[in-house]
Formats: sequence, structure tokens, C-alpha cells
Amino acid sequence: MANYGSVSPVDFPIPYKIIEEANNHLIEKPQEEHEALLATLPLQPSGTPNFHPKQPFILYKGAWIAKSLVRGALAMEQHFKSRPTDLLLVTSPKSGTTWLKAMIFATLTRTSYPLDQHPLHTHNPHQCVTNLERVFSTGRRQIIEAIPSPRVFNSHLPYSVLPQTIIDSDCRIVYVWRDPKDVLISMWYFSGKIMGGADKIATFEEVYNSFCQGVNNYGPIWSHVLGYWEESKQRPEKILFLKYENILQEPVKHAKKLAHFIGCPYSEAEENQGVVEQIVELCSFGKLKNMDVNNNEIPSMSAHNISPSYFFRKGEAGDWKNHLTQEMAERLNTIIEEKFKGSGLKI
Ligand code: PAP
Repeated sequence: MANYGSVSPVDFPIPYKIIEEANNHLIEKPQEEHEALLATLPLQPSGTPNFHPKQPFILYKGAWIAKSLVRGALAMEQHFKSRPTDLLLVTSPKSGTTWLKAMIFATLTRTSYPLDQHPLHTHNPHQCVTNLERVFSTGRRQIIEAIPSPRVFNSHLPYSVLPQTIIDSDCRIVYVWRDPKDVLISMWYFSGKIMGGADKIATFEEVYNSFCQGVNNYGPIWSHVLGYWEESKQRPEKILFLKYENILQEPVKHAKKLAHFIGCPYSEAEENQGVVEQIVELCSFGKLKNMDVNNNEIPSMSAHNISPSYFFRKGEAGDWKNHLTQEMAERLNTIIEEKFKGSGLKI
């Protein structure tokens, strides 16, 4: 039997943090063999804001991605071996990652714990489901291999950057997108919390203009969404394509759809007992935002000291109306409608 450190193999995912702590002897020095390639990639245009002073965005396969995460993507391409039982949540940042991490993790583990003692009470969603390109960029590839199946990860990589192993294997992808105007606002506030004030780096207008040019974290956002949308039309059994606003509107319906897609549909008995509603409630914005575990500092989450509380702000649709002028909203809408033309997608 494979060696999982001190973690016993089970048939449901366990929080990534537990696996990492049990296997921290497997952490290596991050790879440096891709530095020559990284040095040749175009840097973000001057004048476009960046909230990571040491980490400019570089253009990799049509997407603006922070340098260390391109390093992670290259290491993934080289070393990651997808398993048919893997599940990957993909989002453009600020499109519902935290929420869907919780939903997927809770759905898969709902019979493994009483819901009032569920790991989501003691681990924030990002400690339950980790980001693949980030762990690969920090020398943790062997930990990824040590995780017993079924594994659940998230990624922000555009479809064009996913390693071939993910595209070729039978693993499944849940993709979530959100009105880009709300993504922009959410990103602005999140960056502000990290930097102790986003306007220390750039004005809101500069960030907006850059977003409209497609220069933002993993942007352009329209290419990100379209990449997964087009593929989900070809392979609906491979990619479940969801929208944040629709989940907000009908959470129970989407929770059932999600459970079905990830291979653990709710039984009639569960539905009658209200289990779907209980999972939706456990993962709801109000519930997660108020848990202690989502309000403590976890310095190891990134180079910055990110508190999990930063991932819970308003959790609503349409906050852009409080921040964008009508002209700004129309300009961004027009850009996106133009890009979406003929695809069947609407904001
Ligand atoms: P990430 O991609 O960096 O991990 P992500 O979780 O996608 O971030 O984005 C955070 C947004 O999701 C926040 O939106 P807001 O700024 O417009 O408020 C956050 O409030 C929202 N969010 C987090 N958890 C939930 C939830 N359980 N239900 C609904 N929205 C949520």
C-alpha cells in the first residue's frame, strides 16, 4: 500500500493541510530549470498595476500570470500525473473559489462526518482544497503524489495552460465564472486588504483600465471563461460549467447538480432528510464568514499575510453598481459582449 505519511488512506478527500503536515519531509526546493524560459516571456505593459511588487505578470500562452505561478504551471506540465478520480475546481480569481471549494469538499465528505463536526469548522476552505500551481511553485509536487485518491484541487489556470494530463485523463473539472464587473470589484477590495490599501499601488481607474485591457491576474477574463465554455460544450461529461450568480439564486438546485456531476448524487432519503439544504447552509456565506477558523491569520497561505477573512466580503451579485459609473459598466460590458459574440454566453 502507498505510504501516505501518518495519514491513513480513506475513500474520501481529507483536508490538504492535514496531508501536508503529515508529509512535510517531502517538500523540496522549488525547481529552477525553467528560469531561462521564464526570462524570455513578455512582462506586463508598463503603467498597468500589479499588487505583487516582486511578481510581475508575464504573458504565458495568452494569459497574464504572476511569474511564480507560471513556474508552477511549468512544473505541473512536467510532473503532474492526473488520476481519473481527480476533481479540479477552476475559476478566474474572485469568481467563487472559496465557496465552491467548500461546496465540493462538503458534498464529497457529507457521509464521513456529522455535519456539526465537519472539517470545515476547523479548516478554512483553502486548507481543505489546495491550489495546484501554487503548490507546484513551492516545491510540493511529491506531496501532491502522496495524497490518496480521490484528490480535489483547485486551479486558476486558463484552459490553454492546463497540463495535457488533465485534458487527456478522465478527471473532471468544475468551472465557475462570475460577472466580470463584480470580479473586478472583489479583486480591488482583496488587493486592498493585502496591501493595506489598494490605492497605495494604483487608482481604481488604473485597475479598471488594465482589467479592460485584459491585464489582470490570469486575464484576460473573457479568454479564461471562453476557454472552459467552449470545451464544456464539447465535453459536458468532463466540464461542469457554472455561474456564481445562478448558484446564488438557486443554491439547492446547483448543489444537486454538483453532487451528480462529481459522482455522489443525493439519495432520495438524503433529499427527504434535508441533507442538500444542510450542505448549502454549511457552505453559505453567512455561516462560513462567521466561523472562527475563517477569521484567524494563516501566514503560510501566500507570500503575504492573508487572513481567510479576506475571502469573505459581501458574497452578493451586483456590488459593481456601487462602484462603477454607468459609462464604466457599459464599456466593460461592451468589451465582453464583443468577445463572447457567437459563443452563446451572456454576462
Ligand atoms: P479566490 O479566487 O482568490 O480564492 P474567491 O473565493 O473566488 O477568491 O472570491 C471571493 C469572493 O467570493 C468574495 O466576493 P465579494 O468580494 O464580491 O464579496 C466573497 O465574498 C465571495 N464568497 C466567499 N464565500 C462565499 C460564499 N460561501 N457564498 C457566496 N460568496 C462567497
